[in-house]
Amino acid sequence: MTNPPFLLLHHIGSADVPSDNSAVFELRSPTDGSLVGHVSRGAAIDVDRAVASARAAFDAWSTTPAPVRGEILFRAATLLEARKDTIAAVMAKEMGKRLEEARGDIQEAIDTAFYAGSEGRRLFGRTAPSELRDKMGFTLRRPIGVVGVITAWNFPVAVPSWKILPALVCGNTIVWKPAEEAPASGALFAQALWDAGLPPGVLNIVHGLGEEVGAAIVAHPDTQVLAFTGSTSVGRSIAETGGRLLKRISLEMGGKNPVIVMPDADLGLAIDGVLWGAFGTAGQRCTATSRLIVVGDAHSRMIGDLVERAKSMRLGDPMDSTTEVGPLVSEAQRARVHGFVERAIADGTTLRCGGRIPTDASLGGGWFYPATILDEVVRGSELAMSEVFGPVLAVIRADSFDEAIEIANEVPYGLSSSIYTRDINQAIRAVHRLQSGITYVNAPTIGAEAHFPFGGVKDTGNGHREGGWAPYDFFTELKTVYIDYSGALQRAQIDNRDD
Ligand code: UN1
Repeated sequence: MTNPPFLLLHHIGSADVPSDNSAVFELRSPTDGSLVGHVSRGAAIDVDRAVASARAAFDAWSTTPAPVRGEILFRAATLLEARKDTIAAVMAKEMGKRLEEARGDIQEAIDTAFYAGSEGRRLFGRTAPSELRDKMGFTLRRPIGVVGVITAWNFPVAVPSWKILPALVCGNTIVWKPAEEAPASGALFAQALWDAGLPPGVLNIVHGLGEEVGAAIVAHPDTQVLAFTGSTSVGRSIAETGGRLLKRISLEMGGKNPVIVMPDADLGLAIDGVLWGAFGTAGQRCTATSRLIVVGDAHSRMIGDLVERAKSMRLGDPMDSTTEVGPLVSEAQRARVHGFVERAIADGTTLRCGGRIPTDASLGGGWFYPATILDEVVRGSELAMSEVFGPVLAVIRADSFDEAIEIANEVPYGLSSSIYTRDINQAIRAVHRLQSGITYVNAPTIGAEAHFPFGGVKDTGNGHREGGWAPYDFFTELKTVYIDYSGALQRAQIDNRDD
């Protein structure tokens, strides 16, 4: 499957299968438009088959000891290590991520697999003393059932791993719809799990479009849990439909992540961080730095160097190691990004660099967009408030620390944030006041590590966290157990009171 053009099938039970109606869609490289493969285009009937397969596998998988489930994850991690370069090349080809970053994406899944695998030997419950004699109480964790996983294209392996691996070690079974823009690297991630010994039916894949496959997973009465990464508008509709069916739902959605630079900061360090945060992965991260809030004279002292460095960032083939910014994922995405930039310029914002669709013949018809900096962006304007998901940085000035925090917090999102300062007091104050699930001090807004909780506040999420120890609460039901070894009826709240 790794050599294009391939035909990618669904995986249901133990078999690779076409859609019931044999439909496929074309997958084209964003770098040069070449055909990467054909992908099965699933429909509700394919989801039905996959959910039935996941249900059938649930009994045996949920009763497999958790440490044994964890060992499969360890083996998958080792396979992913061995296959990292191959999967990275497929990822770079299908969705345009630079090879180095694609390897990082897979590394994040490897780290998650080792963490989740070892959780098989923890999955802690608690004990607490009973209020009665000769009686004890404790909790244990139970698997829930079939988990529907729907993921975005920008981290085709890492983000699915945050959901799938903890869900598996907890004893659930899965139906996964990888993003239609990056289905092949996702399938290779799953292949490592199947090759590591994951029993048939425990992880099923149905490829296809959100409106077709995603919607069917959400509405299916037998997917008790839904885990989603994508846009806030889709997440909201998942919550509406899934909420009516009383499903447990975890949503990771948009961001509009700010970096605050104080006048006392190490400005060289801040420039390095902003360039990586804003233009790494061509800005296509939920965590991307999309606002630079510069306080006082830090603006005049850093803007020139920042713009010069951004101008020199090399656009090119993600497979070429000298490339700094790869293509955007699709024509539609580039048109969307360019639309934000054009409207901001029309509104009187100052374009410092980028902002034009490249015409350079060497970029051969790919969906490239240059590192773009718009300065003097007005608070409350479209560019100041909306997620762009591309290599576009909005620079907003502030007169004080307090004003910078107010600007940082005035967007509907709250995933990541950052402050550059040498003043420890100010840094800690910012950590408390910034409305986001993640705050960095003297580091960019991207680069979360697999063993810490990841997620956001406000319209970015619905209160759950992935990563680290957090998802094990989400993917299990707590069972409280009381054991009375007194041999007599003991009535709580009655027999232990003399009043
Ligand atoms: C995402 O963009 O959806 O923190 C995930 C980061 C990466 C994960 C990003 N480790 O930037």
